[in-house]
Amino acid sequence: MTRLSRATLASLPQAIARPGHDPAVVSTGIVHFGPGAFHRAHQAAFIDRLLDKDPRWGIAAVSLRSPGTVEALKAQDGLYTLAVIDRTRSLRVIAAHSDAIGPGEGARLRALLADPAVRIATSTVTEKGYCLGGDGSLDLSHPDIVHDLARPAEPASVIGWIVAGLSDRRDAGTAPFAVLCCDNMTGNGGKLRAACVTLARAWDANLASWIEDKVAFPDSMVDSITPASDAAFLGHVADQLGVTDDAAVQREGFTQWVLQRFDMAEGPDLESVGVTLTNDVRGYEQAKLRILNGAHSSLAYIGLALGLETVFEAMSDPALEGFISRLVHSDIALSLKPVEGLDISAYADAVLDRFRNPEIRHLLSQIAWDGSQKLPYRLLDTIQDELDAGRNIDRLAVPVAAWIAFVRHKAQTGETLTDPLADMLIRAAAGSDVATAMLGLRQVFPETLATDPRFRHAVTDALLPFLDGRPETLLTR
Ligand code: CS2
Repeated sequence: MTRLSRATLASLPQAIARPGHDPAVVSTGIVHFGPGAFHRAHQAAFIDRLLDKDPRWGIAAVSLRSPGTVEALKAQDGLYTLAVIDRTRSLRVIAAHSDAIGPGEGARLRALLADPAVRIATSTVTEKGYCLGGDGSLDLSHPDIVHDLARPAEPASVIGWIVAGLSDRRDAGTAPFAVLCCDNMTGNGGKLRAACVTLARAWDANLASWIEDKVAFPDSMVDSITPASDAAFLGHVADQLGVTDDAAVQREGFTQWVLQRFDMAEGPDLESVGVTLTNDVRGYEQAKLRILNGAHSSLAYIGLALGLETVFEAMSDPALEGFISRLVHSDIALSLKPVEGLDISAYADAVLDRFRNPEIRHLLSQIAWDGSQKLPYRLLDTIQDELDAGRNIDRLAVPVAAWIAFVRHKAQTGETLTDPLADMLIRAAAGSDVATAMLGLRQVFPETLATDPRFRHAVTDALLPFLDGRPETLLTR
């Protein structure tokens, strides 16, 4: 079968929505690191609409490690299909990518980052892609950072590339690009700024000050449930299109991008395509991370222990659904400060309702990846706040125990654990006193929390039923 491309675009069936602009006239204004499914389903869909009005903001998709997506985009002239799978379904061809850069194309990337037409760098490299330690600051012992410190001219990490790009612009007298982190971390822009400044300082103190003074790193909240594209989905898209599309993505109908306002003369009019610009993104960010992602990770680890496979199945289990609902409304919601314009309880209900979307097959095993990176933002911050407020954390301890039991299970069965700290986690979970060993991992559990007897006791207590194979007894909490 032929591939989706500019040449085959005109022959697609009428029901497939096409780009509202001519992809041939788009120029690159954004360099994006990490063109995974989430980026293609979320940010690129907003930019695709923007390009209908303003062709300066085409995206150059950069993948530093895996060539797959970049090759697919190159073979398809940057085009791919976005399937919105909800109570109503739609297929739309996205033409937001004006360039694609894969591993081994460093010289081209360097040139692009120096180009004055590029005004924004964005990233979705997942939590682990930022090389941060357990305290959220740059981990100078991370192998990629060790590499970048020794060889600044050929960076390995996203942080290294951003700093190298900014350094070239400063040297050339070009205004810096703004850096937009689009990953699920509390204070994501601030964390990325601090990481870049730390690396820059090791290279050149003046560069570090220039970055601190001149570069915008707005915080953001990004949200849209995007299950991975599996073979069945790609086959379905090919059937609908009549051509193959190796870069097709699927997501739910809901999509949201809240961005801290930042100054940029003649910048993109993101508000006109549905991006919310606000002076206080923190509240939204925290509500989303704690409610949606916190509930997601809880469903994943508890659901897997119950033998369930998808978010929909987990939400269809009355005991688990009831537990998650209480966790969200009676624990997580209490930890949040009021957010102007956001009704937390209604927001929580809307999130839980999205999880009940029967059309989406969102695998719990996908959400369970990288727990060591996700747990701190999604659950541990909440638990610390609840302890500080003197409230009970018996329910909140259950998903933490479920994660420990999940790692323990992997250690015992030898199944692959997908996590950047996998080796360390497996070693800790294999021993006899698993709770102590796991809570001793400072990369995951901060000292204050891990040494709080209330937390240790609650997690140890919730772990027993998981290890004894009767996790359902915890769901009455
Ligand atoms: C999920 C997120 O895989 C995961 O860990 O919790 O990808 C989630 O679907 C998105 O953040 C929704 O916006």
